[in-house]
Amino acid sequence: MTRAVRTARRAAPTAPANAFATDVIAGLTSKPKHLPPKYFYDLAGSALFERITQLPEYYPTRCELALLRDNAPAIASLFPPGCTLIEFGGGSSRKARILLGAAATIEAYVPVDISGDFLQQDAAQLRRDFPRLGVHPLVEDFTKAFALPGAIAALPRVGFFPGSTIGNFEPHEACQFLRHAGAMLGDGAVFVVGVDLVKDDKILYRAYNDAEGVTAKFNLNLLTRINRELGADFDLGAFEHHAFYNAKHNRIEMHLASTRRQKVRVNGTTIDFRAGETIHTENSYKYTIESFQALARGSGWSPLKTWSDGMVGIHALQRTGER
Ligand code: AVJ
Repeated sequence: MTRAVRTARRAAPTAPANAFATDVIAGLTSKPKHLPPKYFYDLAGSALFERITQLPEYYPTRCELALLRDNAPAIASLFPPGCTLIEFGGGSSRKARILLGAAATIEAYVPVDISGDFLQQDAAQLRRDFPRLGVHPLVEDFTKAFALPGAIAALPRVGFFPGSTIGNFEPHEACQFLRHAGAMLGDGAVFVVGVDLVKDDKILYRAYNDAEGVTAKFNLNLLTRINRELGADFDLGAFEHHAFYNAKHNRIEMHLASTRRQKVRVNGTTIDFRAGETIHTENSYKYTIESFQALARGSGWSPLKTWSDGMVGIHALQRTGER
């Protein structure tokens, strides 16, 4: 990539607005209706998600942070010397900082996120806190292919994908993602992936139906965003938050259910809703330690070590390569 192209990309605050419009219209005109969860995270959505991570019912963030802190030296001991840490969807570097503090051998950090808002601010603070670390934020959609900064081309790579965000993919998409990430991270790469575990239905249910209703706000904020950015006229009072565990597919599903028959205008298109019809806004797949290790093995990675507290798992994988 040329220097000019890199500079232009870095200056772009977010991914192209028309990708949002295209995806929203495609999702709302298909059957069943659905919207990609990656669009939850505008400024308001990111703030609501931050509140979710602090809810008593939402265990994943707390558990993963504790697991990272307790095992940071062991995790870091698997990293090749002089490596670059590449974080997928690292909206905030809170978790990466734990690894950066434990592994003096990390030379550079590349957070990749679709939203540039937090990324640049966070990078500035990181440069102050880790003055010898090369910090190269990339505003990219990590679900698609992207180019790495030229500055880190020669360094060995460690991928970091915490937060159980991999659960947003369908299992076959998670497999594709792991393959593509492997091709990008290269031979000998290590990949640290945080995965939410299959567990008691009631614990899962409560984590997505909190008493304060923050998760409901987070879900509904997607409609607010569509209203604002695409000039739509969703009536926020006529949709409600539904979240439940689908045991057959080992996933939490989130939907926005229309409380009545209604029409909504979105970017010049009329969308009809039946009473009770839903927009499927998120899947959050849960894995057992073994089922995730099997997925990794089938995607070009071999499990090196897994840490778990029974609630979430952190998997260190090594690239097997295509043979
Ligand atoms: C960021 C995708 C891991 O699935 O638990 C939290 C998002 N949605 N509450 C999750 C989310 C509703 C979260 N991930």
